[in-house]
Amino acid sequence: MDRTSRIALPIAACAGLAALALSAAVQAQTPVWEENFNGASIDGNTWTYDVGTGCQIGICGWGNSELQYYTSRPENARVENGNLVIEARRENFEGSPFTSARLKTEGRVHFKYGTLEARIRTPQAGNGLWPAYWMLGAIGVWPDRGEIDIMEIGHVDGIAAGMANRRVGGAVHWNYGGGHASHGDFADFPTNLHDDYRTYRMTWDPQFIRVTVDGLQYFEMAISDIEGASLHEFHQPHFLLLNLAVGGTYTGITDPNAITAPLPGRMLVDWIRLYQDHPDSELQIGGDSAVPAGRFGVYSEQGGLAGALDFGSDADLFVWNNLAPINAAPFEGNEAMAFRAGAGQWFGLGILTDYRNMSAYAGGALKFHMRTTTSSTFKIGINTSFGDSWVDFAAGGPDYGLVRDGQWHQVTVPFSAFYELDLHAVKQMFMVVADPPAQDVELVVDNVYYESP
Ligand SMILES: [Ca+2]
Ligand SMILES: [Ca+2]
Repeated sequence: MDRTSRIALPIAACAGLAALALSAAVQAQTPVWEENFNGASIDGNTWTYDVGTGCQIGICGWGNSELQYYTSRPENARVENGNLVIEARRENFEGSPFTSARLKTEGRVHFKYGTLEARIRTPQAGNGLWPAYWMLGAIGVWPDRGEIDIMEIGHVDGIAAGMANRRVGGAVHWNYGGGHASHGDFADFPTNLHDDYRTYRMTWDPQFIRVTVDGLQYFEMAISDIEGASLHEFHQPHFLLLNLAVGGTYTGITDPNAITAPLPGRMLVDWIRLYQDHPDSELQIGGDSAVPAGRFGVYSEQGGLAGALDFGSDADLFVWNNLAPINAAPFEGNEAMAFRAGAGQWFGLGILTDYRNMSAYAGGALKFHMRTTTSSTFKIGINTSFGDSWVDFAAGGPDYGLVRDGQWHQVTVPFSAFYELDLHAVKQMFMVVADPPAQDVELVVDNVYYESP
């Protein structure tokens, strides 16, 4: 799903056309991992989002000319009646004609080998919706990381064959001699896939990856014949993805007006269960450990912190533009960020660290002390895996406690005031940026910390 080219290499060991599978042995085991979507909301310890159009990471349309903007809003992704609901909508949003969502377990749930079952009700796909349930390798860069497309519906060939709502495909992508290789198969289900929930079962062991829907096998790939480094991709941990794309090369539709599938379209996921019995199986849950709740010092010398950045070791303060240091007394301790920005040029700074899991701070706030007299507009930001998110400080707007009188004031910005913040993966913990001010600006900032609820 990551790129447009789909090179079908002849794989001698492939079974070829899909065939009815022999009934699989009944699984009497206990799942080693399961997600039942029984909570009130999507569990951030298991799921995170890909947000936007992909342009922010250099693959506009997510590499497939997809038409939607992915958000983490409940309009597009939520838990309802024990199901994960991913909803594609026709609405103009940030320059895109549709919205939808793409969830993944990256950094949270990774596994190698096992039987993965999921009960999913896909939306009516034809024409133009592209529900997908798939995996990406947790190690390396695509295609060398590997990709396993467990279920995809809505392919252009299925549309051409009048099978848009019955054809389901599986595929794998890997690195072959420095290029991208793939192998895909499909089957036509006896009835419309969207008429009911279907159970998708992937069995993945050191020899084969196979996928069935309600017992009908539609994909098989032999992965045991590793020549050189090829196919190593399928012997490494992967993470899960679920998304509902609108248009794109898979569907052959890139004109918003040609999307005729009923909208909003919803993909419902009742549960996902992983069973493992192979001795070489792996399961990694939790990813990076979360920073404990309390107060986390971003740029603070106060006592009693749950943790703090260590400048010079695991954090750096970067002046991006037009900020000259000035002498100013700190609010606390020995140091403060004190700068003058000259008129007529944009200014900015950021505090960069390794990704921190600040999920325990959800519902809390960014706090800092600031001293300034400027009437200019500036922005305070945080960068997470979703990208930059900014809160405006404009004269006459919300001040979050800031008074521009040259005295110290504590500023409290609830994390909820930031748009699209992934507190599970924070990269720039504090940023300041502004358009060119009309006059010189002096800013002194100190005692920056995150506070949990
Ligand atoms: Ca459920
Ligand atoms: Ca200080």
